[in-house]
Amino acid sequence: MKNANNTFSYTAPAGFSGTVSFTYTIRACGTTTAPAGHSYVFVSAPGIKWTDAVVAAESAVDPSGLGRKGYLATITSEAENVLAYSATQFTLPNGQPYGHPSWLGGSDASEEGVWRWMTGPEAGMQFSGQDLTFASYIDGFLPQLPCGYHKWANHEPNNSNGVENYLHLQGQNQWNDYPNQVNTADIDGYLVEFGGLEDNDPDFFSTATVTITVGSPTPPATNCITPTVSITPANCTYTGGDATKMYLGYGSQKSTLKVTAVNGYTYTWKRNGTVVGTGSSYSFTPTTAGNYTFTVTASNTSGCSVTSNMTSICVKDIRVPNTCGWVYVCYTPSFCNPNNNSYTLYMPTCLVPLYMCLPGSKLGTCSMICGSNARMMQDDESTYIKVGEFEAKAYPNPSNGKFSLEIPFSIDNITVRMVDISGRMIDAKEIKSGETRKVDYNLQNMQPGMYLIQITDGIQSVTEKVFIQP
Ligand SMILES: [Ca+2]
Ligand SMILES: [Ca+2]
Ligand SMILES: [Ca+2]
Repeated sequence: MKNANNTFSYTAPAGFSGTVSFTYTIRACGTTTAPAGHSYVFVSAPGIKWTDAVVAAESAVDPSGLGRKGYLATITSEAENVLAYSATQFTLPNGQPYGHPSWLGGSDASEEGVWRWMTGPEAGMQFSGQDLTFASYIDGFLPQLPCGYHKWANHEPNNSNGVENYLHLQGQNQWNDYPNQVNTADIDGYLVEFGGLEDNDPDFFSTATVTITVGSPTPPATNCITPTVSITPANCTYTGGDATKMYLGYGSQKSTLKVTAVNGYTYTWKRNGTVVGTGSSYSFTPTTAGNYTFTVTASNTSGCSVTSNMTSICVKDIRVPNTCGWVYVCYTPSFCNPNNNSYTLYMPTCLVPLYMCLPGSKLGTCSMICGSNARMMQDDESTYIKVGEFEAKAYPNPSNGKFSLEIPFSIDNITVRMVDISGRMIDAKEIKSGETRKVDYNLQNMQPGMYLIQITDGIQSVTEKVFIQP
C-alpha cells in the first residue's frame, strides 16, 4: 500500500509467515537527456501485432556489438523521443523526411486510461493518464504527469472504438493509441531499444529490494500442564475439616496454597484478581473476614500459560467483641431437638474442641455467611447462649418463696440443689440435657431468709443466692 511521502506499508495475510520481497525503483524525475549509450533500431514488419512485436523485439540484434537484449522502445524524455524518431526516419519520394509508424512499448490494456511502459527497464512505470472527456486537454494536448514524459498527438490517446490500448510512434514523431492489430498500411514495424537492462549498463535509475521477514505466529503450545491448587492450614486444629474455610479467632490463621511445581514453569498467584505472588506456593494470612478467590497461572517458555480453576477461601470472623479470645459456635443438638433448632453459643476457645467433637457444631454464629459482611450479625444477639460458666437467674428475687430459676443451656445433665445457710438440703432437682432450663419453686412455707441454690454439671458449679421474705 502506497502512503504519502513515498512510504509503503505492508500487512501480512493472517497466518502468513515467511519472507516477502519488495522492489522499488528510483527514477530521475523530469529527465531531459536521452539515456546514455542506448541504441534504437527500426525493424520493418508491416501490420505486425503489438503483442508479437514485444516478443520479436527481444530477438533483435544490438547494432552496438555489445549483444544487449532488445525491447520495444520506451521513451522518457524529449531528447530520447528525437533520437528514437530519427531511427524510424526515411525520405519520402517528394524528398521530405518521414518516420515509419512503429510500435513502442506502452499500453493501457490492463487498466484503461492508465498508460504504462510494459517493456525494458521502465516496465510497470506509468507515464500518462487519459481523459476521454478531453476536459483536461490543453489546446488538444494532454498535460504531462509530473514525472511521466509523453508525446501524445493532438487529442490522443482517444481509445477509439474502445479498443485502442497500444502505443505507437506516428510518422511525425508524435504518439497515438492503436488496437493490437491494425491495417498493414498503418504500422510499418516496431522500434527496438537496447540498453538499461544489463547490470553493467550505465543507468539513469536505480532499484533496490527490501525483504521483510514475517515472523511465525507463536506456535500453539502443546502439552501444557494445568496447575491444581491444594490448601494446607498451618496447623492441625480441627475446625470442621474444610480447608476452604478459615476462622479469625480460632484454628489455623494461615494457610498455604500450593501447586506441584513442574520444571520449566513459573507461577503467578492472583487473589481476587490481583497478582499477589509468584512461585509454586502462596501463603495466605487473612486479617479481615471475606470470601477470597485465588488462581494460579502456570507459564513456560514454550508458550504455555494455563490458569488453574478458581479456589475460594471463606474467612469468617468468629471473635466475640469485647472478650478475651471467646468465639462463637453454632450448635444444633442432634438429640431431643425435634425441630432441629440451632443455637449460637459463645465460649472460651478452650471449650471449642469439646463442641467440635459433637455432630451439629460449626464455628461462627448460626447466621454467619461468607462474603464481605461475614461479621454481620443477622441474629438477635440476646439469644446467644453463653457457655463456659454457669449463670443462673432467679426471679423474682427476693420472693415470697414462689420463684423461678433459669439456667443457661448446657449439653450436660445439671443438678440443682437448694440449701439453707447452714448447708441443709432443702430441695434437689435434676435437669437432663436438652430439657427446659426453667425450674419453678414454691417454698412459701419456708422460713424467711437467704438460701443458696447450687448448680453443677459435675465439673463446674455456680451458686445463686435467693431471698425469701415473709
Ligand atoms: Ca528508453
Ligand atoms: Ca485504451
Ligand atoms: Ca488513437
